[in-house]
Amino acid sequence: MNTRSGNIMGARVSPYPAPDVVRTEVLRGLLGEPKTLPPKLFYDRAGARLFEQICELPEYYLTRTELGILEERAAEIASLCGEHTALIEYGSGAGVKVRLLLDELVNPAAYVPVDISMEQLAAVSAERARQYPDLRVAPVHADYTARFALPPLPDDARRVAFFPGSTIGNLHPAEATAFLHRIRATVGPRGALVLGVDRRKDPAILHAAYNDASGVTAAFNLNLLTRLNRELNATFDLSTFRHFAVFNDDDSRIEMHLESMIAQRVYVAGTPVDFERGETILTECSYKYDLPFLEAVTRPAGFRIEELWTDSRDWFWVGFLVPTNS
Ligand code: AVI
Repeated sequence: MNTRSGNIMGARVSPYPAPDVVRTEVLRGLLGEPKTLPPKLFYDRAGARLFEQICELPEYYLTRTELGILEERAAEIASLCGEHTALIEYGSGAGVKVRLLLDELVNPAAYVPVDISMEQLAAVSAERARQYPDLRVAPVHADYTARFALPPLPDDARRVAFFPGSTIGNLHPAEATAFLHRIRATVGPRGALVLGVDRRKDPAILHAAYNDASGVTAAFNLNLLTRLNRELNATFDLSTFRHFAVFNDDDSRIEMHLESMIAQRVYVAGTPVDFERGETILTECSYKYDLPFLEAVTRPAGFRIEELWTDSRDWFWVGFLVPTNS
């Protein structure tokens, strides 16, 4: 197991990857120009809890908005899926989103939660089996970002992938296309994808969502350094770093940074890392999509957009995508 992730109560959790893999990846990022850290490291237990709090923040509209769309459109989505669908959830959270779909699907063939956290997978599977006694629950323990084998499913079942939460936004466009391409291979030519996507919007709204007034996102970002101090023997003094998030208009993405407020040397796993005053570590990108951008990422992956549902403010999309040749 290395860079694997799962979900706890709707938040992604990455059980700790092998220390040497983390050390190599972290040092490569911190010794690079510009300095970066992999966002998957956010989700230790404290980080997962902070992310749950982020989802409840008044400024963080994403979770609520997507939920609203799913509540409104679940019946329509289920009807596009058709009868006898095998619903494959990428990163099976304990959240309510998938339940909205499962409640509406007619005679579903199976529910296939895919997750790297065995503990989480077992809990979610048991809960779904209890909630839907007639549903076949076929969990897959795997890193959903890599290739994985599906359990045997009825030949006539349509495979529909479900990837909510705008998590696609945390992948760079080429990575997102490669990931969607793997989903396309998994669902096959008759399959489909239900995808949650955050839309481009007034940067002030984005700025507020990622620089919340109560400082939860700052704590979430700084927790990365706490994790490195604990797990890689790093010497970050958190009081000398500050969080900020900024919209990069050219790349259509929110960037989260940790800025060193002083010139300093920090040791990470015994390796010196020098910071100039004002130098930052880029810790996460969260891409915000408009239609041409979404098409540019999904079309080369072999998907066409059949339907896009949005909210009353046009802030978020839930998309229904089908293989190009279907
Ligand atoms: C998980 N992901 C979709 C979140 C986002 O909005 O990009 C992660 C996050 N980062 C800061 N706030 C939330």
